Amino acid sequence: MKKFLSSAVVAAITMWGVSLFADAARVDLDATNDGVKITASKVPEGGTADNASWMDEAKNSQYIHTGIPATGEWKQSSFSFKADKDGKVTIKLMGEWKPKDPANTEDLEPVWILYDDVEVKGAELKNGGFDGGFEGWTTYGEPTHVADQGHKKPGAMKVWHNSPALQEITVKAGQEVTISFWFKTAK
Ligand SMILES: [Ca+2]
Repeated sequence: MKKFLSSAVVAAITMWGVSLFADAARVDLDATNDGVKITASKVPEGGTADNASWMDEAKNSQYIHTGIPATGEWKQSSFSFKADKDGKVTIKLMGEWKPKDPANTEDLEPVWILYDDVEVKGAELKNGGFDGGFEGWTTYGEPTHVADQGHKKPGAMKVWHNSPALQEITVKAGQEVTISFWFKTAK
C-alpha cells in the first residue's frame, strides 16, 4: 500500500486512544446529511467513541467515530448514542490503518475487519446478519461479502476504512439508539 496519509493524520489516529499499532474495528455514524447532532451515551468497552475533531465545528457534532481493539476471534461490542432531532444517521462498518513496520508510521496498510450480526435497538436495521448477501447495505471501495464465514450463520461483511458497508437508519429526537455487532480481523 502506498503512502496515503500525512503524518498529521497518523498523529491524530494515535491520539484517538486505540493504539495505531493494534488491529482495530471502527464503526462510524454520519448524521451530516440531515444536520442531526449526535452524542455518544455509551462508549464501546475497551474502546472509544468521539465526535469528529477533524471536521468543522458544525459537522463535528454530527459525526461519531469509534475504535475497538480486534483479534482473530469473534467478539461482540456495542455503543449507544442520542440524536437532538428526528433524522437519518448512516452507520459505516469499517476498519482502520496500521503501519506495516512500527518504525515507519507513514507506510500504512489496511486492517480488514469481518462484521456479522449487527443489531440496532431504538431504530430499524435491515439484514444485520448478511445472510445470503448484503442487501440493505451500500458500499464503496472494495468490500467483500464473505459467504462461507460468519458469527452464528454464514455470511459476513469484510470491510476497512476505504471500503466500508453503509446503512442509513432513521432516529428519533432524544431516543437512545444502541448498535451492537460481532467482529474479528479478516485475513
Ligand atoms: Ca451471518
